[in-house]
Order: sequence, then structure tokens, then C-alpha cells
Amino acid sequence: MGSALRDMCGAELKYRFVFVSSRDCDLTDYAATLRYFNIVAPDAVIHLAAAVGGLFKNMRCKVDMFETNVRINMNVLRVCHELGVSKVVSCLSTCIFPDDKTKTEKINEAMLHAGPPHSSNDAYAYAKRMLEVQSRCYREQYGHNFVCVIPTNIYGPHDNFHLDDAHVIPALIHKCCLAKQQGVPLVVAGSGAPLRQFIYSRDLALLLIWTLEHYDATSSADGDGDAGILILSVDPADEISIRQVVQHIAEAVGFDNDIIYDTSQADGQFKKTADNSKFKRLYGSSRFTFTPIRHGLRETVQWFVQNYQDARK
Ligand code: GFB
Repeated sequence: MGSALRDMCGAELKYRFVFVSSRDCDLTDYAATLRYFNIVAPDAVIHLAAAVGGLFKNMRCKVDMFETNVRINMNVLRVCHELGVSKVVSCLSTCIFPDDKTKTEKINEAMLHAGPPHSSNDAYAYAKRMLEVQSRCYREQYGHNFVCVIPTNIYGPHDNFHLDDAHVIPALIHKCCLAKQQGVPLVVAGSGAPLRQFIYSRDLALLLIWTLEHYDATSSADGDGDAGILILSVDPADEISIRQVVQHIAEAVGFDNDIIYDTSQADGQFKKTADNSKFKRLYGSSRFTFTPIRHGLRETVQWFVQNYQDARK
């Protein structure tokens, strides 16, 4: 997401962006974070820094997912409070919602704490839920304009394409390119039946700026139990199966060999259908145009093929 904002910010003249990556500052270290933020002296912060990964990394690295994210979030919001940053937009993920709710209902902002998340990513989910709690505490105690957005699964250029740790789309793009090169079948983990809503990183970059400018902790759109949180997602109708994603990726890569579904590997959460009606209410009649997934996938495959040497993998 940071890179998608960087790609976009050339056109954005209203703000001077300073991008902080883990090479610039160790956000798990409070003193280093305070020192760095003191130098930058930001007016507003878009907080995207996190230890992330796909289903299999989340299942394998629960301690890192929990501790690293809690440390980063504690330091970033604390320092923003101490330096009087006027607005913070933090990023959660729809995987943090109660798993039971996802089985029978569309998930909305007010449900966030209404039950345990899916076991495959509970460490990451609780750390991110605490970021929402921490933001709310700063609002209640100090009146800070600290809000949280909750996107669905994000994909796009500059992603991490690691074969084991990546999210489904970058992992499968990498696997599909290798399978095409080697002339072997593409092996997909799981049954292919789970459903997901995918948002293109470039769309989300635009919506993060929109949130910075238009969604505040005192928003009139907030109802009971959903103050300061906003789901950013394509419509529920645009939810697709992993199997359909695989078809679109194979098409974009130009892969026409066999596709094998390895059901010995986990499917994870079956679905987490996000209700985006609060966002649509706020965004108004002009309706945000999301990039169709086949178009986004084509651009992402092109980017990966052209940047294979330098891509994270
Ligand atoms: O993006 P993903 O790893 O995570 O997608 P979640 C997982 C789905 O894709 C599962 C299938 O149904 C997998 O069985 N899949 C098929 C694969 N092949 C592959 C593959 O090669 N790699 C991966 N990774 N999946 C994550 C949360 O859940 O969603 C994170 O664990 C985060 O914390 C992310 O919130 C947005 O969508 O299941």
C-alpha cells in the first residue's frame, strides 16, 4: 500500500508525503520512532506499517504476528499523541472480524468485537483489534482524530510474491509464472471454494487520501458501536472464489497447462463478506469506481514479469 500511495502521490500536490519504511526506522523501538517522527514532524499520519502475510504465514508465525504488530501500533499512536499529530488513519483488515458472523451474515463495522476471529489468523486479528481499541481510547481521553479503515484482501504491484508467505494473489501469480516457465501443472492450495472480495492497491490508495480528507472520528455516518471505523471494500456482489481468481491469473499469465487443487492444504476462512454500505453512504452519489479484478490482475502480472529481479519474493 505504501508503494501504491507513492506511485499516486506524484499527482497529489496538496500534501508533502514522507514515506517511512522499516529500513528508515524500526517502529518496534519506541525511542527510534519518537526520534524519527520528531525529525519528520508530520501533520497527519497514514499508518500502514505492520507484519503481514497470507494464510500460511499467519498460521506459522503467530507470536511474530501478535508481538510485532502490537509493538508497532503502541509506538506509532503514542508518538503521534506526544507530537500532537492532528489526524491518524490506521489500517486493519476484514480477517479480524468474528468468524461466526462471517458464516451467516455480511460483516459490518459494529460487529468488530462481537466474537473470536478465525483461528488461522487470530494472533494478527487480535493485535489489529487492539489498534482499533487504542485509537478509540485516544479519542475518548484526548479527543484525538484517530480513525481506522478496514479493507478486504488487497493486491497489486510492489506486493510480496514469496511462494509460502504471500497472500493468495501474489503467491499464485508467482507459482503460475514458474509453472508456465517449467511446463508443469499449477498446484493451488486448498479446494478453491473459499470466497473473497479483493481491492486493488491503487484504488485503496485513492480511498486512503479520501479518508484522510473526509472521514473523521466525529463523522455523522457513525452509528452505535462503529465510531471511527470504516470498511473500504468492493460490493458484496463482487465477491469471487479462489477458483475464479486462479482462472483470471492463468489467463493473465497466458498459462494453459493443468491446474491441480491440493486439498491437503488449508482453505482458511470460507468467506468474510464485507458490507460496504457505510462507505457508500459517506462517499455519496458520485460512487467510487473500483478497478475490475481482471484488469487489476493483468496490471499486477505485467508488473511482476517486468520487475521479477527486484520484486520481493
Ligand atoms: O490471501 P490469503 O493467504 O489469506 O488467501 P486469507 C488464502 C486462500 O487462498 C485460502 C487459498 O483459501 C487458500 O487455500 N490459496 C490457494 C492460497 N493457493 C494459495 C497460495 O499459494 N498461497 C496462499 N496464501 N493462499 C488473510 C489473513 O486471510 O487475509 C491475513 O490471514 C490478512 O491476516 C489477509 O488479513 C488479508 O484471505 O485466508
